[in-house]
Amino acid sequence: MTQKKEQIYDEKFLTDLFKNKNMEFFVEESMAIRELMTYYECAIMEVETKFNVLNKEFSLRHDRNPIETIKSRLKSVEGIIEKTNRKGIPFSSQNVEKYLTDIAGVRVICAFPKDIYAIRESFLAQDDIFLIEEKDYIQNPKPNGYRSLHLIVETPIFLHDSKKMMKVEVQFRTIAMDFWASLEHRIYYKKGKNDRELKSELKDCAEISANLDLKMQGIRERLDED
Ligand code: 0O2
Repeated sequence: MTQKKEQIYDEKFLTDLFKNKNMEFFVEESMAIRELMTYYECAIMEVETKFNVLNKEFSLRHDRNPIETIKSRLKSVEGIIEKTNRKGIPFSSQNVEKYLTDIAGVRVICAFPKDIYAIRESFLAQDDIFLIEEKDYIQNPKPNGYRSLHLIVETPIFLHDSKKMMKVEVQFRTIAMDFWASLEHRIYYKKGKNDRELKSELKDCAEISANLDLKMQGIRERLDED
């Protein structure tokens, strides 16, 4: 992380970033970015509310909550600059809105794998949620063992005089998937290491946690039958 920041504030990087730009550009862009970030924050609130409602309603019908936790995050401006730079996108509020899809992120942690797909279905059935992209790393885990269901959706936010469509990345995980991904993120992901033994051990842990998920789900289903 420190390494990333040094890279962002590198003098040459900043010179290139704002090459041929005047003071007016700085002022206008910083205001536009601040406005955009507020809209993403609103979109996060809208999506979080939808999941809270689904959770409440599901618990009425099934007597248990399928969602354990909802965690949300707004990508930092440093993170946005780093990503536009990495993807070779010229930095501007317009490009950020057009090309980056993960500025608003909502992570939904479910109890069991089947709950993920039940909640996904109800969420996508809502008439103000538009699916842009879906990556199912549960059915097709990443080679390192990463499991999660990713959706990029578009949803409206209602402003004082208009409606604005905003993109939100939703990641669904079980508690076990989140446990693995959170630790792997902290100790390995994007650290630039390529240690075969460590990679294989992390992958083993991912398999163990996937088996645990299925076993726990099986137990719950047997209890439901009883
Ligand atoms: P952070 O720090 O969590 O915000 P891109 O988004 O373009 O870089 P891609 O392939 O389009 O990459 O996105 P993908 O595969 O949908 O993954 C995006 C996010 O999923 C990541 O965000 C992570 O949060 C998570 N993720 C993906 N792969 C892994 C993995 O191997 N390990 C862990 N722990 N998390 C993963 P960021 O912005 O990369 O990181």
